[in-house]
Amino acid sequence: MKFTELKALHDLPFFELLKRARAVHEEHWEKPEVQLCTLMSIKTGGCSEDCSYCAQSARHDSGLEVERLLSKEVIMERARAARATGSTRFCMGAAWRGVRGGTQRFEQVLDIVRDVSSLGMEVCVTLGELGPDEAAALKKAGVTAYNHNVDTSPEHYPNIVTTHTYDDRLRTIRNVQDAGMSVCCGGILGLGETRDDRLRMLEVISEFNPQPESVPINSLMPMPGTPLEGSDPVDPFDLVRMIAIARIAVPKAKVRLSAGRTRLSDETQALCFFAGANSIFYGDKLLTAKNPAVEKDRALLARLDLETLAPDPAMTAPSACEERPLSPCCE
Ligand code: SAM
Ligand code: DTB
Ligand code: SF4
Repeated sequence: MKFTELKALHDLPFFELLKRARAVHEEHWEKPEVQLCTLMSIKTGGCSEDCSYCAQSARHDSGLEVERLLSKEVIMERARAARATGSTRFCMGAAWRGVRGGTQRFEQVLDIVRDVSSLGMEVCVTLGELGPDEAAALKKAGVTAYNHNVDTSPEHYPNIVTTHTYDDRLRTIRNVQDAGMSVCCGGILGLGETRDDRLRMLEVISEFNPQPESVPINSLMPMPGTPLEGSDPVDPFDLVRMIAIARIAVPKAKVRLSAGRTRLSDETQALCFFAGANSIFYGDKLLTAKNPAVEKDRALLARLDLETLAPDPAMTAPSACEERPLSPCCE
């Protein structure tokens, strides 16, 4: 969807926007279901990149203890526990700029993916930059979806990250699509961006061909020691607006209400679900930051009569629209 169309949606009166988003949601998602995803940081901290929101960058003094890649046994234990609490997607994150085929750590990741994928949940990984061969190997090992966020608009990105470019991010996303994995791609609100930056980000994401399978909308968790630690919180109604616009712009995607839920009221979360959010991170911890307790989330979903979405581990990635060129395309 183009910027001008997104802007027109944003300019609608709040309840009119909600009404339209709800109609699109009901057309594409018949049942009142929410996907529960568990996140696990399998390699924490010490990252070479300078993303100014991230506690895991070695360039910020966040006080985070740097860990090596966790063993398969520890990861499998957590994955089984996630499944036992009702999670249907297991997402593993690593604080790396990227991965390269032939290295020991990449082989270790493939081995972990093969075992986790035997548990019947959807498997998602987020390991940074990927080339075409690495993407193909991850797909073969059993990855359902690859998370790689654009985070903000192309214009604002250089104010947030200087060690890699927006085009680097787009290239990885193209490689993921070419390998036949589903793309999970979203961003963060609260990075000092303008309203237009937010809409530009949604323009980029919704113009992907094929469109992403899921779109995480994070609100900045201001992490101590990072350049953005003193950032202002996102206005809850602006968050709801962005969820609603994402729902309209990427109708078939799971729109994931991601980081930042500890700072949202139950009522704001309910509005987000009404506006089209149908996935959350579930479990007391995100990667390094806090998330609401499992019992609290269970109670909220029950109070809102929301059910949980069944896993689809054999999911085929969304197919491209043949009338438009494949995108993103960066060369
Ligand atoms: N290193 C990989 C990468 O950058 O793609 C994977 C891990 S990285 C932590 C995954 C995503 O988490 C980032 O793209 C960003 O959107 C999100 N994230 C990181 N720190 C955050 C924070 N403090 N608040 C909200 N979202 C955050
Ligand atoms: C995404 O969009 N959000 C998740 C997941 N993808 C990897 C990560 C949120 C991280 C929040 C900050 C932290 O836990 O350090
Ligand atoms: Fe590293 Fe990813 Fe954090 Fe950036 S967001 S510092 S690439 S872990």
